[in-house]
Amino acid sequence: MRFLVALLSILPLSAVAHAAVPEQGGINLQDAATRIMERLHWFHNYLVAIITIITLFVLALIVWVCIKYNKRANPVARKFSHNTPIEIIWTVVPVLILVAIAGPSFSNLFYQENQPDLEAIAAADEDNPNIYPEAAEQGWITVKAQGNQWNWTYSFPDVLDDGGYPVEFVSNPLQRGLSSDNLDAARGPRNLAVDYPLVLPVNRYVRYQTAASDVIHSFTVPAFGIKTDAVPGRLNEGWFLIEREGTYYGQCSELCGKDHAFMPIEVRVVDQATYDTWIETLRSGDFDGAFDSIDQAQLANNSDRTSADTRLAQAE
Ligand SMILES: [Cu+2]
Repeated sequence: MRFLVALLSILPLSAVAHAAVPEQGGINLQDAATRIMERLHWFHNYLVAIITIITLFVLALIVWVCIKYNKRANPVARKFSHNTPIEIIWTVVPVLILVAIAGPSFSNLFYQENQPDLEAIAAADEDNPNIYPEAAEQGWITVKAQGNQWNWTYSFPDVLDDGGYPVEFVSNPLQRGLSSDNLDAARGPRNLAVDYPLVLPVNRYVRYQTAASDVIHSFTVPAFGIKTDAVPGRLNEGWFLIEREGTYYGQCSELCGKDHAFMPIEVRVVDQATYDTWIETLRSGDFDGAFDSIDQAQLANNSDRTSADTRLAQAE
């Protein structure tokens, strides 16, 4: 079983070369950038192993019955209606399979849904891959993602500008529609790149809150293993810690209306110093300067992003 899980987890990974971008012909989940997503990867592969074993077992039974009990091989069928051992087996075994599925499923849900106690983690000295004591010492970064028709508003409730309001900006898609439309406007993947991306620091505990201003949306970034409904009048929460710098893409995942497909989420994960500079520049009100600094920092890191000339804000 373990071997099968290992085998299945190796096979699809070869198809995923880049992090967090949907791939043409890709068959596996997007590469994991958080511990939550790593756990979901493991669970996915584990389920595929269970499904494969059950499917092969049922196929073998069907083949066996076809060969051994067809009319020629077995002209006189036996007539009986009960077999107690078999009835016990086909009651108990499915229950055991469901327990084997529910166990890791519930533990993943618990890990995902419960914001960790950072004080306890900072004090912990155990060698647990699920916790990050150094990150816990620095506390939470809180970001709110509000879904609108058809874009996202990001705000940092803990970071106030000179007027005393939280730092806030709107993130619009750079391109809408078919591959033949607006080719020049697309700096990143089609229908995924945005003008003002959400910027977050690497290796920090991030708490996200999500709500909506109009209809139900869903804040989803596959590489982070998060998908949380953004509901008007209600604040839903979750958390993650991103372990790798880079650009990550997600989309609204609730069928929210006619431009549902065009409210992408772009997250740039940068080092702490770049993030600090960015948010300080945002606080001062210089939005273009802030996002230019991110572009330059990522260009220096061999990012595939080009200039910021095509930003909607600058075009307007
Ligand atoms: Cu939406």
